[in-house]
Amino acid sequence: MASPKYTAQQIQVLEGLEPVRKRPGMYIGSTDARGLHHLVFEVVDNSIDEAMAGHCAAVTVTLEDDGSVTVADDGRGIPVDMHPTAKKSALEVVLTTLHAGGKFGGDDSGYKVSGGLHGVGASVVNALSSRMRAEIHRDGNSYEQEYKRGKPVTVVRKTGKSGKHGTIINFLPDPEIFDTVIFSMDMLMTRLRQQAYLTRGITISIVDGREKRPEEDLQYPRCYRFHFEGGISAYVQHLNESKERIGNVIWFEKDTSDGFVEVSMQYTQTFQEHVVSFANNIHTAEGGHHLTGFKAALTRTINAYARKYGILKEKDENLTADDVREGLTAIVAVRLKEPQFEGQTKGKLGNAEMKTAVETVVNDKLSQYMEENPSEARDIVAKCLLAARARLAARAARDSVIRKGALDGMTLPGKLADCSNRDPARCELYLVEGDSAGGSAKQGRNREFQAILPLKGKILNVEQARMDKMLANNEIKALIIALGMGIGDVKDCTKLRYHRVVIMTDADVDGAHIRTLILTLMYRYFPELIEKGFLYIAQPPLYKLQKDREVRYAYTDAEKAVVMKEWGVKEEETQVQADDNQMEAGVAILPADDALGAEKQPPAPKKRKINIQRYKGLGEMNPQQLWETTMNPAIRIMLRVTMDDAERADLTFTTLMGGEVAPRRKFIQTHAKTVKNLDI
Ligand code: 0RA
Repeated sequence: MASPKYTAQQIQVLEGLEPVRKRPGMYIGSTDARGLHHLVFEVVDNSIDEAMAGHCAAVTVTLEDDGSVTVADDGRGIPVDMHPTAKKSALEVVLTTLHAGGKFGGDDSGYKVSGGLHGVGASVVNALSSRMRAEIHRDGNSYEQEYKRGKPVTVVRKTGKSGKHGTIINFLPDPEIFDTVIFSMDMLMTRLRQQAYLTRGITISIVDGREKRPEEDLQYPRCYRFHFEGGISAYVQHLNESKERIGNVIWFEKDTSDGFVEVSMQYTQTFQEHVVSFANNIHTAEGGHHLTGFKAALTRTINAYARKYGILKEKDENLTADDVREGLTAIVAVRLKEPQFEGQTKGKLGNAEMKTAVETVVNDKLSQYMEENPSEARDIVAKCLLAARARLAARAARDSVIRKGALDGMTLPGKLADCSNRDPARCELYLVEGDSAGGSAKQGRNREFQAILPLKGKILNVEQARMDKMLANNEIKALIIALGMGIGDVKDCTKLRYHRVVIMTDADVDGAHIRTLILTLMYRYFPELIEKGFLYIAQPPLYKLQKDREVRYAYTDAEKAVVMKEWGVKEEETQVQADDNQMEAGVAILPADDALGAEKQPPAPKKRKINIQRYKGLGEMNPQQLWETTMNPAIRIMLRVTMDDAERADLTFTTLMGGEVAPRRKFIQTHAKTVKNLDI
């Protein structure tokens, strides 16, 4: 590809970085873990820009042992020559000036992608890092410059000769800015894998070089490499891995005058749709015109095909947009010159011309595909017809349930111990595993604002059930009625009766299963609950520690270790065995009169009274303990469930709950070793 020569002049100069440190949230969304990881994505996005312009093949992200991150690419390298107006090197301009970048210049070959959420660049990362170092390989030389909190502390120095080309950025996130500066492999991988899918052919590697890794990262190998020759087709294949598929992955792309359109799609025998859209590699979570165009074309094309071949008779109604998306997995990716991101979270593509662009391409290419692959086409139409029939059946079933007044919350389920307060913002609903723990929770709770709904055994697996079957299940019906907002197209979120819904299950395998089932149900049917941050997972303590009369609870092994240390017990002396949840910590205390006769037996070490109990189930706690450790808002710990990893959750849910057995076995085999608190 012919590359236009970049020079320093093409890099625009805008403003300094002070505002970034003053209001970081404006530039990276937040200063929590999400914002922290956003720093990495900002830098990686720049490298991906280079790749899309055809100049970069590989990006490596390394989590260094000192807490910093290195992003290295083999692109052209940020220019280092003198910027004519700014009177400093282009590198310094790029890294110390808001919105500076080279891609607005004369290079028409690539669309500007970098910026992620807020369209900012590496300079923002610099501003929010206590230190940063840029190393450039370019024009036969290597260069470097260092910065502190966004300000250069050295000039751009030539460090030697180099036969390579590329950019290496190392930065240490500023603890003054971020609530946490600990990276999670999990969060990095999800997003970087996605970027690799969207940039066909690029290689993105992640290396975890930290000596001490966070506990939840221990399950991951230290090195990952994402490279997908298949691009978004491989993405759809990955998403459908554990689902029963209908036909092949359909893929097409077209460069139009309004922008570049690429689609990959495949139907499955599931009931959920999974259509994900992107504009310039940025996930458009709220959709937009490109998605609207896709949906319109899909409905039109499938109906037209079904009519043309007499699968839909004259008297039949058209398939609805919902019918043709049931069980569909699709990626809709567009690239355009001036993307407009709108909506609350800037996740909606506002360029109206993209509706027609996508619609035209999909109408053309999809109908062509169906004509050329008639047997696949018929299977797809059959699936859509099934969805239409199920929709009518489900509606009839639901209508009858509603007619009986069973869902409107007027008649609350008998098992629900409701709270007295009626202000949803204050009220909490605990979903408790089993009747016995439910009993303790009912006695231990604050009945003013805490409601308890005990759920018996395994609730229905909603992944495999349709709405009509679900509504026939008493446990699920009780839960839906307790929530008060209905379900499906009669759902009214303003009627939600509790703004905290807390899943409280045992810390064993059964508990994890029930938790997954409830999460599946929520994810599928009440995603707004998760989006609004109303869904939580209770964290009962893992251990009760007792020394004489003093009782302490530990929620993690680390906490237990701290208490043990405080009490002067060595860690090795308290190793918990999986089949032994009670133990005594032995601290040998030799009797004062040591000088006893040699013929005597050595004295048995006197044990100090330290008792460690590992809780296996909520049932082992009495109501008072349950309140003190898990339900009292003043001291309890709860995990908020986020949509962040919805995609991963979806994969886990379908793997664990879906119809296909082989992937489930594989999942359990590969994760069995990492299941915590395995109750054998
Ligand atoms: C400005 C201009 C050019 C490249 C880049 C910036 C650039 C930035 C980053 C950030 C990370 N990796 C990067 N790679 C390149 C064009 C340079 C030219 O024309 O030679």
